Amino acid sequence: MGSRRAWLEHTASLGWAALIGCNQDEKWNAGGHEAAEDAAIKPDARAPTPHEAQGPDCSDAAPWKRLGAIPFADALEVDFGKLRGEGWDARLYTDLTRLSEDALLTSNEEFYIRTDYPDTLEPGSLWDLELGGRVMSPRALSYDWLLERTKSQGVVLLECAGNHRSGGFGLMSAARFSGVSVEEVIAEVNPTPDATRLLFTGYDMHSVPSVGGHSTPGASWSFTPEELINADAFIATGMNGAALPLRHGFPFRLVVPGWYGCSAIKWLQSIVWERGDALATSQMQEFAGRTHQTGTPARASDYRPAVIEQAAMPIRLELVEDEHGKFVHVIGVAWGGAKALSSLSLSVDGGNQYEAVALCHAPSSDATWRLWSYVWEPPRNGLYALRCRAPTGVPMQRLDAGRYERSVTIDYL
Ligand SMILES: Nc1nc2c(c(=O)[nH]1)N[C@H]1C(S)=C(S)[C@@H](COP(=O)(O)O)O[C@H]1N2
Ligand SMILES: [Mo]
Repeated sequence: MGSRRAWLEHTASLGWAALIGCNQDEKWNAGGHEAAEDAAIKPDARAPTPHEAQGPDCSDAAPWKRLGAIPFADALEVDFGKLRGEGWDARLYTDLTRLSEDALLTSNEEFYIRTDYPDTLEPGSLWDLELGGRVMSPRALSYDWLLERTKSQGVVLLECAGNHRSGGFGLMSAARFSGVSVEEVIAEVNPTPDATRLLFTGYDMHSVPSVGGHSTPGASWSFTPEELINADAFIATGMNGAALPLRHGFPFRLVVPGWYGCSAIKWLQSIVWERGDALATSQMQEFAGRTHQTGTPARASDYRPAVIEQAAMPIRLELVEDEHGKFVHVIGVAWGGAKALSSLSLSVDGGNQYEAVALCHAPSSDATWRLWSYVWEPPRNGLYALRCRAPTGVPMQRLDAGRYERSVTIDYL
């Protein structure tokens, strides 16, 4: 353990361990009392450089030799970054195994796709965003109106509520968006007193039907204004410094940070004020189960916010070696949740016993993912089931259900 310990002491002297609490991992602390010592280390008064702010095992400078990747036993062959299927069934999966502290943004080319640019639209079509319904006088906002008011909206992660194992969980990506806050946009009209909900509708006509009726036509979601304002929802016009790509909703889309992708209406056409007893849309019904509703409520007001609860999973396993032998470096990602994560634990036995992992550098916003790292010394060869858990009390239905559990066969011992 000598060199692993030495590395901890080195980074601790830079103030890193105390900054992000990496010393929770007992493998970095041969004796219990040393953990207490590490905890007492005060961060430097000066701000850490980005490099220093990374964990010992989050950076590339860790004191061990990489021998190679250990594949997940549950991973199917996924053609990451390639668009497959048509219309509503079009999918492009992001390769999460390539995430690193230096690469936490997904490029526009690799950002996941769920539903292609509608083939019934002339590519690049522009239209006005209609603001109407129960309002005193409706308005239409031009693309230029939105561009003039566009501001940076920070890094936001989107995850499809149907994100699945056979796609390497690659229906999830994070990009830097720009756009106009929903609060500013809806202030352009005055709702009538009986209007309490906002219905966002996007263009959704494809000439090719979804295979097996997998996706139903109609892309709209109904929210309360409070839900949108609390989530800092915005109308995106730009993504990673470029205009919103066609497939991601050009000319504009809704983005609701912290909510599942199904609410992030692409090719947005209208925002309509409606009454509190408005019915749920076909899109809300289609995604009721995947957004953890109770049954399929008929009224929009009976839907709980389609938020992403705390989630986490391993994304990459590396076989590494130092002078004491071989071991496994587990790199994972954590996302979702209403609050910044205080700690995270990993089980390698399907959820019986957990140990704390080291959370890497805190993300630029709560709306995106964060890496974590764990040094694992499997006692023997065999099949292991890796799953994560947040502290008790944090809502994490999908973690509780083992949705993001990954399995791996260890055979190097
Ligand atoms: N108009 C329209 N908007 C839509 C959809 C759609 O089919 N049509 N799919 C939704 C779903 S289910 C997801 S997960 C996100 C995917 O956004 P992306 O393809 O830009 O990643 O868009 C949402 N917005
Ligand atoms: Mo989705």
